[in-house]
Amino acid sequence: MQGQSEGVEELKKLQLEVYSNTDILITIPTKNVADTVKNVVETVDRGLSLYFPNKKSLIVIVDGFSTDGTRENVAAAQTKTDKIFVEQFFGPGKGNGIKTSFLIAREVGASAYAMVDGDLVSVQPEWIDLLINPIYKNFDLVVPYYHRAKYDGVITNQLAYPLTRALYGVEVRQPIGGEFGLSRKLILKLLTHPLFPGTFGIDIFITTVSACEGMRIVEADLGVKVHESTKKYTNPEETLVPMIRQVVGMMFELSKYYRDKIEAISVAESEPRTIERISPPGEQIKEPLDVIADKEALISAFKEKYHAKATYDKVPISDVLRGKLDRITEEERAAFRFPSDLWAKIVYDFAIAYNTDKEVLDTLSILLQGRFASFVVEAESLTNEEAEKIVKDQVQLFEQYRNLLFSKTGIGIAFQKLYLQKLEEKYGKTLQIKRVERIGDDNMVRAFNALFNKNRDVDKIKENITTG
Ligand SMILES: Nc1nc2c(ncn2[C@@H]2O[C@H](COP(=O)(O)OP(=O)(O)OP(=O)(O)O)[C@@H](O)[C@H]2O)c(=O)[nH]1
Ligand SMILES: [Mg+2]
Repeated sequence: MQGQSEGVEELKKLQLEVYSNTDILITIPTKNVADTVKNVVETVDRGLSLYFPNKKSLIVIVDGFSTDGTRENVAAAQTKTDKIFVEQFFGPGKGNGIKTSFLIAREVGASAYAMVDGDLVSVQPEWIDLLINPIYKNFDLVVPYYHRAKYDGVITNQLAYPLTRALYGVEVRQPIGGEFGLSRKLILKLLTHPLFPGTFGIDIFITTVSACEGMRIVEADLGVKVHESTKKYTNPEETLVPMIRQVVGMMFELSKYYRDKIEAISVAESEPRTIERISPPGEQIKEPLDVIADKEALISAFKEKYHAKATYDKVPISDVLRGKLDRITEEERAAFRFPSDLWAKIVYDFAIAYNTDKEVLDTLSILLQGRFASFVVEAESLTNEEAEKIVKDQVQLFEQYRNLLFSKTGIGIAFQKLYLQKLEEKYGKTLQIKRVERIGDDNMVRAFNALFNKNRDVDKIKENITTG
């Protein structure tokens, strides 16, 4: 079975026998974090000593092939708790690092597990208490809640949060927050899951699988998150875009895998499953540092990329939505708006299109940047709290349109595209996408059935296509 035999040889080499019967395992995923990692390791150690002095603990630094002295700085960290530095198994990617640490946790028998990023600057000893304590109270997943600046969390606010709530009916404000606490039960479940990602898709994978597999989830208020990776935001093509692809690709894969669960949840009729949020007893910093967003630059970059990328033919979004997008990108800058309403519909179209062509993620990542540019315009004169209302309203639209994921008759736009291809093969390249899109769902089903089932009424199909 998947996960049972994976990594066996690599685990053997680590000689983990001395760590057997570990209670708590804390993982720090690292990739070129020499500047921050020593403090993270030492803070985790302080947390373990302060809050769990009687438990047997282990700190595991899983490294994604750092080249900058991360290893040396881990070695220089002074800890009471045992620590090991492990070069991750299975190749690069945060997900592969986390999988390596799950295998170690399983091997040493850990009953409570937490992960905290190696690039953190604001990590506090209390975080270890907040992430681990609920696991001993029978929760399976602790998700972080951070007080964030309005322009922070591009993928979270525009996609991960609204889609998680609309599809799975759970109110997890930051489903891809990076820090998590996990029970052994959840780790075992994840390790045998066929979709375990090697990439940055790991965070949304953990949250979604927990929501769908009946795991008990709690949010922990960790205050503010300051981490080094935000410094890389200046070059979105190198950092943000690959991450969007990985996270969104994972979300779409999961939405296919858990389709039955999604269909079984009626979000419109019920309130979302709220999640309890725990806070530390003492003082905590709740005012995040501002994240600067350059409105003009974002709008220009979006418009330029939208027009430069000639791949829209591959993305079978409807003419109506395409027309709206064209108009948006032609508007004067001052009037620029990419409304939530349009964005929510587009996301569902892309989720369907993804099933036939994964390359649509490239285009969606451009559109996400457009939606973010618009959010910056909308939230420009608002406080962080006021901007939150835009995010919450957008969630409602994602809920409202969730049925687009399975159009009435079960035939989505991607399916129409496939259908069109088949027809074109049959009749030569004479058909226009526009024409097929004008056929209503019922005609589509009839025509499709006629073509592909035994009973082939081809003239009827032709008629439908050219007159529809
Ligand atoms: N083990 C391992 N860790 C990684 C890898 N890639 C990134 N990391 C670490 O995973 C953590 C999260 O990665 P970041 O690059 O900070 O990304 P992020 O903070 O989730 O995302 P942003 O908010 O967009 O910056 C950091 O501690 C990285 O050092 C990898 O391939 N392997
Ligand atoms: Mg980071």
